[in-house]
Amino acid sequence: MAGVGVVCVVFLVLCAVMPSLATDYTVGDSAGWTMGADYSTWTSGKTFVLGDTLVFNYGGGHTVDEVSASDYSTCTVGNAITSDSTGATTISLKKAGTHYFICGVIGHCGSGMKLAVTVESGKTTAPPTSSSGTPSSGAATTSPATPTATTTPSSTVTHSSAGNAFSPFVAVVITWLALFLLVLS
Ligand SMILES: [Cu+2]
Repeated sequence: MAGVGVVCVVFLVLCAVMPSLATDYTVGDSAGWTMGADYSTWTSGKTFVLGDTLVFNYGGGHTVDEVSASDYSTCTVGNAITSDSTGATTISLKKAGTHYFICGVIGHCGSGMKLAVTVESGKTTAPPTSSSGTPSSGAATTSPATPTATTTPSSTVTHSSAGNAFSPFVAVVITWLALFLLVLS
């Protein structure tokens, strides 16, 4: 009955993968991205992790600008890192740390259109990309071969490169392949 063991392993892997799936957050929920809202209330109690997505819904006359911490706190417009005014702005949270968003229309940030989202690195603490790579190049080449850590980095790669809808699809395919092989054997 080795097949039962295989099924158990497959489901354990699925259980490990599923919680890391990305979540789409609609900023302000039904109110959307608007003046008079309190986005610190909206973010409280929420945990944002790498790969999550912010969706800003708003009418004309607003923008979504990602800004520095100081521009956020002082509501300074004009130095946006990124800016979008399409009315449906999707921001993919790809870096850990705090991201700051304001409306670039003068006065709107002061009227509440400011959002700070702190992104936790979650379970994928292993690849903080550039910081660890440079000093010891010899250690850097051997570290990807570390046997125990293989599953976690691979799911991270799937996340960032292939997008949100890909990993659940792969998980389902793997499950059905495993079941199919069991039936054949
Ligand atoms: Cu605005």
